Amino acid sequence: MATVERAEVLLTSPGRTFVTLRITTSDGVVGLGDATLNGRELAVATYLRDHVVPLLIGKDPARIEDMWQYLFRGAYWRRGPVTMTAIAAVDVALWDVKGKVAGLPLYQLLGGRSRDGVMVYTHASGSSVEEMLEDADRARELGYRAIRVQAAVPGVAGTYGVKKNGRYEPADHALPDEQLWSTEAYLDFAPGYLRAAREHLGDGVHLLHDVHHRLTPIEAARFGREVEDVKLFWMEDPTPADSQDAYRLIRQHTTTPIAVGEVLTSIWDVKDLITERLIDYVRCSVVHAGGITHLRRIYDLAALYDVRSGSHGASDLSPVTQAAATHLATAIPNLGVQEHMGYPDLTAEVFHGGATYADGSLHVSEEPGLGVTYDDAAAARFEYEPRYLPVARRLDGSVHDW
Ligand code: GCO
Ligand code: MG
Repeated sequence: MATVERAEVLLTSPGRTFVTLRITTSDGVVGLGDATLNGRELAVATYLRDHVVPLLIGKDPARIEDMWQYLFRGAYWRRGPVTMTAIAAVDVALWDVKGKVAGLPLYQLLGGRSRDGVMVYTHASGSSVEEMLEDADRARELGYRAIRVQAAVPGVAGTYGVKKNGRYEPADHALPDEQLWSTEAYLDFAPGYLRAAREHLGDGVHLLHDVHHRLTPIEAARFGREVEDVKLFWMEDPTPADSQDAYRLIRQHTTTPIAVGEVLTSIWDVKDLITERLIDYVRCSVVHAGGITHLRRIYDLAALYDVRSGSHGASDLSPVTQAAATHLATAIPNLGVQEHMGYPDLTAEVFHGGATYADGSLHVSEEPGLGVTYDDAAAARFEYEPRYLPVARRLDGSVHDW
């Protein structure tokens, strides 16, 4: 029996920070897992190095489910982003190993293809509505069939989701940037630009919008109702993710579809949202929700209740996660859409291979396992640089959800 011989925690910042777990077996097979938790990277790196790596050495890499249960139940302390990201890194690395041992791409181990390519959405944004519409035109020219639209709210400096120099990268300060927020200004302004986007692009494109946890339940209900004529594909994270009962109220007032999950890390966190049919898309990610093993379980539960996947795919989820998510989305019956934000150019110097974009979809690699390799020499050129996500403050100075 092959055993886990080595497990290394690798940090690098090629354009942005990534944490990667690399497992090597006694047969010399290498598996990669992403362990990036944006703005809190070192907590997961330490958790892995100090509390997980020592438990892996000498274990059977083929027993993926057992390892998942061992790390989850065996910690006693449950759930939460740090633990679930660490477990995800191990899980994905072991799936990568299994694929390589079998000589099969990961999606084949997950049941084979349900589809040729995975529909993805990109981001269009602007510091004005005109600029946002031009950005959306560019996305259409690139073949995207689903586009997330966000425009800067007048008078609200640093509005969430607006690109700077052609890229949207929120974790770009050595200490948290402080941004402004005004619910009144947003609610007055956003429905108008969503309507403008629909008029400009016509009916042939899916439009998405991220509220990014900013509204109260009743404000979200009003917003969802007000934009029903825009026929959004989804309104994302309308309220802070802590309280699932908020969605009961929103649901009573609007038919605008709802997507939730990027900050939720386990099946228990999304169970009521799914089984009470309070959402339409579950947006948990491979990296923050316990890996392939656990996200597959969430998607299977979701399938019973007509809830589809909407995998979080921001650039703080490394190409390892993007590849894993694309393999999973290729295999599951209930794909909704996957986010495709792209990476800074430098990232490709460290991570080679992985999923590729063509005609509005991401496509898996046919290489065994995930199909991603990690270039140590390149990674060494990009020393780890701490970067924080912004913090939002209301116009009166008090802290709001970012
Ligand atoms: C999205 C997300 C991201 C997050 C980021 C935080 O929908 O893509 O909201 O932009 O803000 O992943 O690290
Ligand atoms: Mg989001």
